[in-house]
Amino acid sequence: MRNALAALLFAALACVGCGRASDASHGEVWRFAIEEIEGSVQHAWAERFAALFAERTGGDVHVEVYPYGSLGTSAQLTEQVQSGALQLAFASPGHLGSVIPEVQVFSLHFLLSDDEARNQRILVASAEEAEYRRLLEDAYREHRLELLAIVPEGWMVWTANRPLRTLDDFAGLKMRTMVSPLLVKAYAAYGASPTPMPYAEVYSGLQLGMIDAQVNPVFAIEEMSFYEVQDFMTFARHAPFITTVVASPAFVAGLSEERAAMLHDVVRELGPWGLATQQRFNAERLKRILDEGGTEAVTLDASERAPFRAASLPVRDAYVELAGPRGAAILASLSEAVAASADAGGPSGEVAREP
Ligand code: 6CS
Repeated sequence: MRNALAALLFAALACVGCGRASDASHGEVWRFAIEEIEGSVQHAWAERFAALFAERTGGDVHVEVYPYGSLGTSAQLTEQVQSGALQLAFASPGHLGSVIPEVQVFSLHFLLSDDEARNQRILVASAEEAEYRRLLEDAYREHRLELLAIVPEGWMVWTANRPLRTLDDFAGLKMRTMVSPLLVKAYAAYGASPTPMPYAEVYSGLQLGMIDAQVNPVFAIEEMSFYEVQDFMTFARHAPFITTVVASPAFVAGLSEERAAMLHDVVRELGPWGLATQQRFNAERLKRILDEGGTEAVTLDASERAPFRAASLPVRDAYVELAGPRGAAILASLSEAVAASADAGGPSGEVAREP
């Protein structure tokens, strides 16, 4: 993995145009860039998307998946979709929030439920009818992006060389965050020294002591080898890692009615599949990390989570300042969806098996 990390240093940034777009033997080629390496949740999602399109178009659509490192940082992938050089990409709010302030609603802590299946219903299964989703789609469009899907990838987990049970444990902690401004405020609210940096620099940042801690879902902690240089993983269920799939508006506008409907159907089907897949990946990788030894898992209980929740609440005002009136409406709508999901009771979320 360390070799793979070295390869992530964007040696091939200029690769757009060197794919198979012009290779007629593959029919139509859609370029889909992901922000994670091969074997990740985003990789599985994109490969499944590619397989479904290949199957349903009889091979006429070939989705070419570009893992992280081949085309650039998250910010560069977004620019390539905006310019139409890429048809599709993952764009995580933790980075995209620098471009679209409103999407930072997904970087707020303790806003969603601590029940993953309920969050799935709020963010994925019932999202199509939700006001917050429509407002986000408008915001994306104003930045030359089509929002195709919201994809949760599992709980964010804090890693450090000490357990992070209390706000005191965060005092002065150099916590790496993704680059959007709200994340800096989120960790400053806990007393940490937030240090934004791109994904590819996190391992060396930890190794060299430029940062003390970082936060990511378990599958990423494993595949990026962060656990090798961190002694503790603290599970606070403060927020899931949420990403989005974006498309070039010109690409979407150019789809036939049939292909547009297929795109909609495929994305819908990938909702429950995505939940089952990320849960399996995160469970398997947690076991792998713990079996290897050297890294301890700590889970905060309700009384330990409470002071973090209280410290996080003023960050919602900071979000509204950054994201303006539409941000306020998004926050209100998402909060309503969370409350309604509690009232709904019953079986939580739409959960499906992987095929
Ligand atoms: O921490 C990050 O920057 C990245 N983490 C994940 C799990 N996916 C993409 C993102 O860029």
